[in-house]
Amino acid sequence: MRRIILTGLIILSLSLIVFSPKISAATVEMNMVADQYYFDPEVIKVKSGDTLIIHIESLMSEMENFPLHSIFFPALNKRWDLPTGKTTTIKFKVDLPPGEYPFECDIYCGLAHPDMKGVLIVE
Ligand SMILES: [Cu+2]
Repeated sequence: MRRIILTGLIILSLSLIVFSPKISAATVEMNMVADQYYFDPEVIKVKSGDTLIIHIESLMSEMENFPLHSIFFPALNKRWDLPTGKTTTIKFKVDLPPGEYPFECDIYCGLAHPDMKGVLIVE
């Protein structure tokens, strides 16, 4: 009887090891628009450890010759220039604990430039 119980426990343990769900990081890919004076979407949700790929179309509007926006993630110390009239693809691993992390345009692009921001929500 003990042997049967022991064998059952061993089989149960092995099946738990083999079939337990693995929590693995994913790649999250999305499109975004950057313009005076917003990012759309302005909220990005990912899981900690995910790799995030964003194709950002930087629009040319209002000031037609305005050459540049940017996207800056202070918590990651990462930034990219976003030349207007072009789509820039950015990619990085979200090495942050769960929380809310602001991002912004860090190039002065007009009067409402301080409004050009968003938030990265890490779950
Ligand atoms: Cu700006």
